Amino acid sequence: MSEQMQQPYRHYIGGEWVEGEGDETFESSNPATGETLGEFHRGTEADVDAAVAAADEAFDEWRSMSYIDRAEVLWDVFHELRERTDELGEVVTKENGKEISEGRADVVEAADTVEWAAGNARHPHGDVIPSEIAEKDLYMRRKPRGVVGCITPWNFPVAIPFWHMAVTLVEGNTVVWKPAEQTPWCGQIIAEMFEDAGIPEGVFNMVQGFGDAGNAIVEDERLSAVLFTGSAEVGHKIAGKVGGEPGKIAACEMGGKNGIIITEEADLDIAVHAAVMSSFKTTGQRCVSSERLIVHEDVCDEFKERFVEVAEKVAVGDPLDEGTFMGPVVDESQIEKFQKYNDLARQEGANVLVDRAELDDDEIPDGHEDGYWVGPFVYEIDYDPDLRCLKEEVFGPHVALVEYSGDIERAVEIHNDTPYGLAGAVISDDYRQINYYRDKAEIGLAYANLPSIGAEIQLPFGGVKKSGNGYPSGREVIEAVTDRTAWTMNNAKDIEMAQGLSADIKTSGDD
Ligand code: UN1
Repeated sequence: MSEQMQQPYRHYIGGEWVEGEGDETFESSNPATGETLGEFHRGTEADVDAAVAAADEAFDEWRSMSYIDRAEVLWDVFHELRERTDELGEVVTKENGKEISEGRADVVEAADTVEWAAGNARHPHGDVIPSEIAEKDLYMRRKPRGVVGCITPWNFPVAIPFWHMAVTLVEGNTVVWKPAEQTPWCGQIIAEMFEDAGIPEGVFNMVQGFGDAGNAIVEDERLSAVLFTGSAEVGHKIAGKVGGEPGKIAACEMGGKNGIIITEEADLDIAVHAAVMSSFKTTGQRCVSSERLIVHEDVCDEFKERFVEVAEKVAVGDPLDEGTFMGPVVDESQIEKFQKYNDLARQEGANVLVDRAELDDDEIPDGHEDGYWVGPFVYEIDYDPDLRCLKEEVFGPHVALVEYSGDIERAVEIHNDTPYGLAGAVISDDYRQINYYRDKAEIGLAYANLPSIGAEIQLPFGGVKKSGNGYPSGREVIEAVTDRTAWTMNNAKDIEMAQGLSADIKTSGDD
């Protein structure tokens, strides 16, 4: 281990591992055991300033390289991610608490993203458009915007950073990245991968730390765009600040209060499976997790019985154990929020169907007593537009079952009655119901006969309403990190031929 890799781990700025200007450090810990995983320097405004300066300086040379050469660096990272999937997947699980197959899937998703972004370097990157005038060529060319700030969450600590950074770098921008303070170890490994891949100094910079460092990124005048995935509270501030500045772009994705509609035409095997995956995978801590199941009265009793049966038994436990379905939540604040919303649902009239919110001692694996354990909390409640428990995001295994009667129009009305609009699903064998949902559900990611989770990089990933503006991820990230030049060129040899140049120029004194 080189000196640079000794703890406390450092920031990566301008191609160097640096301690930074502050004297504070912070620790990362395993949410399943409470064990400390590593100590990290805590970034300050001065560190962000140095990182942005390095990124700014590196921009001109990086943007002048070919797409293919820039993508070469990313291909090296791709191979590392593929070769080290098991090892890195275990780090994800230890730091974030998601069960091990999901830890590995986080890394697989990152590799898929890098493969897609680097592969794009050999694809057309603009448009050739016919002109009204035969001698004119019209092109749309993309060019990088400059220094891009990336602020990423803990729930996909490997995949989401690559959603932000892979396309951004291939397009010729430079990056200042702050990983989530809960998952700095994943950040450290990703930075090492970029260094090993030989990324030119200053092109990729990482500052570890908390919201104050994130804020310094957002406030920095030299940034041309900020990509953010995380809470609505922070995202709206960023969108307001950066998005309000001329010439700057904030692309933010900020969670949801996602729902699944199960119609009278639903295959209930699919419905139960989709609902369990959507509500309990990642212990409900995906921005695309579903917290509302909107079920037609004709099938509600049967669905409820079957869903409750699984929720009672779903395996909560050591996330490194292959038999676990749900690991712990990431930290104490997640438990507090979960309990707060469970209490709120009770106050608002919930009939609780499954209450494993606080696990019994014998359900907690040996040696894991200090972990942040919760289990499913499932309730039924009569729909009322004033209920907060049906509108506010919990980010945990908190699930409301709402019965509806009538047609798909009524179900979609209930589904759309939240300030958010990220993801959702409809379970039905009737294509008219499915198409109605596709067209009228106010969401960015819509699924039919599937869970509300599981998006792939080839599609845009983002929402509407309070869930976000712009796309910090998925295919569409390219729109946030590139400017467009509308290029017009005259090919006519002489001025008579060149329409657009040929208007008579009248001068005073002319007849
Ligand atoms: C998130 O929920 O924060 O669609 C990201 C999915 C994953 C990514 C989720 N590909 O479930």
